Amino acid sequence: MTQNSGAALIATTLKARGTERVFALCGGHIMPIWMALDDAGIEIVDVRDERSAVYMAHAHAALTGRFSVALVTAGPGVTNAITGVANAHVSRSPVLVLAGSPPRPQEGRGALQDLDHCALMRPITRIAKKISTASSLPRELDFAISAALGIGGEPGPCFLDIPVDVQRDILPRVIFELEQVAGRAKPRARAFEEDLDVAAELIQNSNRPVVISGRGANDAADALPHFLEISGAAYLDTGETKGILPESHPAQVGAMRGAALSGADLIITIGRKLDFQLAYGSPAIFGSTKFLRISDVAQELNDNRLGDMALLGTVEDTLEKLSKRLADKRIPREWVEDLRRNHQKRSAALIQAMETAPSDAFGRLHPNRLLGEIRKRLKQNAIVIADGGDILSFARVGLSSSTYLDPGPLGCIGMATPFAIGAAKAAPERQVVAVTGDGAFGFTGIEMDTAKRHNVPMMIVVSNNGSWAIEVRDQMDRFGKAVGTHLQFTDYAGMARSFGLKAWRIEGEDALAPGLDAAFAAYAEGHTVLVDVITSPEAVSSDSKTGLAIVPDFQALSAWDDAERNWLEEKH
Ligand SMILES: Cc1ncc(C[n+]2csc(CCOP(=O)(O)OP(=O)(O)O)c2C)c(N)n1
Repeated sequence: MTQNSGAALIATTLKARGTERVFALCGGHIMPIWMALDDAGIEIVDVRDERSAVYMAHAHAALTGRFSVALVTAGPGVTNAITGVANAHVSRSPVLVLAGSPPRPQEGRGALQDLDHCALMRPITRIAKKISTASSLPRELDFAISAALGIGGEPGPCFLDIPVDVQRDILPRVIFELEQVAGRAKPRARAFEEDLDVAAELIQNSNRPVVISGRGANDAADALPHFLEISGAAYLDTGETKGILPESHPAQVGAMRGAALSGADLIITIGRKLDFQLAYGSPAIFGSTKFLRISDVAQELNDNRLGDMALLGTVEDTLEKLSKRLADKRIPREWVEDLRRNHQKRSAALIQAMETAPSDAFGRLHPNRLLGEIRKRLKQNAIVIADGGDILSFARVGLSSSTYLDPGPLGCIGMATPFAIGAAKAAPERQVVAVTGDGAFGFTGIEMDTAKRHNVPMMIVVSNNGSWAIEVRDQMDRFGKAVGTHLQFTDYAGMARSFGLKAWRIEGEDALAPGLDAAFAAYAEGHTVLVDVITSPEAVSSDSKTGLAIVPDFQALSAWDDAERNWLEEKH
């Protein structure tokens, strides 16, 4: 029935571009595409909320390194998807979102689910376009895929709106004879030789260089360790790249983040924006520290603070060339070695503290105690997903893994379960463990149903402290009362069982190790598993201490905010 239709052309094109699965929620406005995808042998992972479809595609893209597709119906399907698209936009994730809309003859006449989708999507996508001619679909899809992957610009989500009658249009067979291209290869760009010379000189003249990696470093995981060794730089990861450099690398000094940032005389950003997590590169915080900025996209070179040198080019090639230039130069390393020693001391102390973190007066576990036990059971190539308030803050520091995903710079809590599904679909051979607050879990926990129906083994750990704890603390500290921030210590294990998952509720120290052992064993046997652990809402996380939750005026963290205020006062 769908042969030779616009919808079939979409399916044929996606298949030719390497798409194996699409995350989707059904509706009449996309039914031709839906059926055509199935006809073409593309798996449809049918979800329970459109936001989740986009989250899953986002995680799937992160694990495959390719673009991934979400399909949503018109009107509320598109509006539900918006949070996921906004998250992909801020994280620069190559997600292609396809939507349907009313037939062209009914457009603008009050049709069912008729909204200006593109107007809603435009500010949060690289391309938001309505397709009115079925024969143009391969070209439009290729253009959107290229833009999503960041060819010629910043990567990020793209949105195509395809009216349902366009999906039904019948086309000449010849249009289906597509060039077979598995995804689009990213064209390479090279930094200028003389700029590389200047950059190498900056590094050579520095006594305390620090490398900070971000999105754009993910493609350069092989070149990065060598560059760190040759440049003698200390290394700080960020959420965008956590795990790309093994903890054993001598440049890893994450536990000494503050000392590394304040002591640096040269900061080298690799594919990283100077956003709130890096104090916007403000002179109030970094003074006259020099900056060398490296990326394959301009947006990671020129935001907030221009570099003393900026190198626009393929990151791997740039790092290799810099390494060559520095190979026989004398590079001081004492500072980094000092940081590393202190980092190791602090990390060991943290692991020790996690093992013994005391429960509260009600016997509720300290989140670190829980994380300490999870840590012991993680495989080396585990994919860890963290979500929530306090628990995210504890997990970011307390869990290490070769792949780590979290709500990212949008701070978009509620992504854990769909991210776990997207990641597990992309990498079924790897262990996937999502640690989430009970509040965060509530947004998309229903996707346990999707995991069960699609037989996706993975593990969700709910840190159940009966509250939006990080917000409670803010309310109590600044306003002296908690309003609208308490939850119920709900039985999430019972909820999980009702969806067919294997689930355990763990209360108290004695139950922790046996409960986790049983849960990890069930997961290893191929089950989808949830562990609901009663934790203390009284444990204060570092995000709570540093002021992230209270949103200061000038900077994200209280100490930086104070520095910025003083600096502004001195200037005026
Ligand atoms: C979608 C969304 N809504 C609200 C917030 C604000 N917020 C940030 S952390 C947090 C509390 C999270 O609570 P929970 O997941 O239970 O973790 P806990 O702090 O209790 O460990 C809230 C409401 C947000 N970041 N994103």
